[in-house]
Amino acid sequence: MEAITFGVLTISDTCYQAPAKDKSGPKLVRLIGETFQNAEVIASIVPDEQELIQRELRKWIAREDLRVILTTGGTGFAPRDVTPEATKPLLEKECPQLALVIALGSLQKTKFAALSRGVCGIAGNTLILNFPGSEKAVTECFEAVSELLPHAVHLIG
Ligand code: MTE
Ligand code: CU1
Repeated sequence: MEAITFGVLTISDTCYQAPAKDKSGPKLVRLIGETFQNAEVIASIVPDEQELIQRELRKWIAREDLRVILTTGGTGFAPRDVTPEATKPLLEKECPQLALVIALGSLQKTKFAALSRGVCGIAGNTLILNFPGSEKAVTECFEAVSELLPHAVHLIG
C-alpha cells in the first residue's frame, strides 16, 4: 500500500475533557503503524456532539490524502451515543458488508458486540468506519477489517 493517511477520531465526552484517558485512539494509532508501513496517522478527540463530530469528519473528508477514517466511541445505546447518526448523513455510499465483517469478527469475541451500532461507508475518496470505544473492541474490529483496507482504498480511487 502506498503512503495512505489515516484519521483516528476519538468520540467521547470523558476523553475530550481528559485526553490522557483515551486508550482506544492511541491503540488504533499503534495498530495502524504496526500493520501498514509508511502509513501516516492524524488523531483528534471530540465530545459526543453530532455537530462537532461532523465538523471534524468533514474537515478530514475534504483532504485528498486522507483516505481512511476510523472513529472510536459513541456507537452504543446510551443517550449521548450519536456517532452513527453523525456519520450517516455524510456518507455518499454505505458499506453494510464492511459493518457486517466487523460485527461477525466481534461477535466471535463477545455477544455484547450486538450493542454497537457502528456504520461504514464512503464520503468523497474517504472510507469511514465506526468502531466502539474500548481498547479491546478497537483491537478486535481493526483485526476483522484491516486486510480489506488497501484494496478498498484502491477501489475508491
Ligand atoms: N465490540 C467488540 N469487538 N468487542 C467488545 O468488547 N463491546 C460492546 C460493543 N462492541 C465490544 C464491542 C459493548 S459491551 C458496548 S456497550 C458497545 O460496543 C459500546 O460501544 P461504544 O463505546 O461505541 O458506545
Ligand atoms: Cu457495554
